[in-house]
Amino acid sequence: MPERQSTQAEVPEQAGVVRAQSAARTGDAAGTKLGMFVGGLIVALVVGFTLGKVLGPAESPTQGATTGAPAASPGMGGVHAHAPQASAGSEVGGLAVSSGGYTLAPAATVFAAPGPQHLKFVVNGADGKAVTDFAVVHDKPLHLVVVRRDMTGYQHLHPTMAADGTWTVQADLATPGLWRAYADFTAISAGGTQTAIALGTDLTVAGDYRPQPLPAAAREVSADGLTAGYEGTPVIGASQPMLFTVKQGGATAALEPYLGSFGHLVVLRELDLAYVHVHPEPALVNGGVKFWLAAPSPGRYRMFFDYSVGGKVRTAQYTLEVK
Ligand SMILES: [Cu+2]
Repeated sequence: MPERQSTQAEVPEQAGVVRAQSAARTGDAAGTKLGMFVGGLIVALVVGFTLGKVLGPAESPTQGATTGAPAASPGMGGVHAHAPQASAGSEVGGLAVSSGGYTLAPAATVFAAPGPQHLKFVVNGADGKAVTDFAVVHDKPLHLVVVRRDMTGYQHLHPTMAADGTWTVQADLATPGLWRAYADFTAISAGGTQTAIALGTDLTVAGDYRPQPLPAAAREVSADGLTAGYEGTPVIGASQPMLFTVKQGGATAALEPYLGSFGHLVVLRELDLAYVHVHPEPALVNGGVKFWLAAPSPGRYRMFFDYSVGGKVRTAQYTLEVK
């Protein structure tokens, strides 16, 4: 696993709104399909399923199962809102330990002391048996995001699965307090139905919890001579482009492919830590990576942008205020 480094956003907010370059978007047919997909998600939300859109085989048997074309996979892990036409999409996930017929079952959630922990869990299907068939999305069958409830200590991990469906990964629960773990995956049922979902559980680390306040909103984060910034302003209930660019010495740094795309963005809502997992467009846009993001509500969010420059993966973190 590449070396990782997190940075805190402390730079005051700057102006700058990027316009939707809808003409440059790929695939109108895909956009229509995505619209149906997002519509389905909203219906699912109304009836109480936070996420858990079930992709029937008739929609596309390959959705979410491709390794080489990440942004063409609306079924991939979590929430997606790539197209402005799919404007009503503002779903969240990660709030429930069980949803869409799948249940996250951690082996342990209480830890006696801070430090590295061996996390172990299974994902059970509706039949109560551990799921062993997962679609590879962004090069991995399952993505595990771990963060303390005050949004510090962010980690984006990739557990490995044993034949019986048991996932294990080393996580650094470095400080006492309540942590949140999100399993972001696309499960494949025996009939071939794919379900993209993010399930979440709390983890407790005993000790003296010293919660950190959320840093002020910012559009740029600098570390190691690199400045990662974004343009775009999220709108409630409507997908907006968010273009992330990394600068080095005033020039645009070359973003390298990392897990099947040029960057990954995880967005968590303050207060309930709802998980808004967006994914990028496959091609670079003016040297940056463009995500589509629909804000589910007003409030503050923390955005975690994973990117690779010079062979090293870093995470830029930003506080975002949505009005
Ligand atoms: Cu991942």
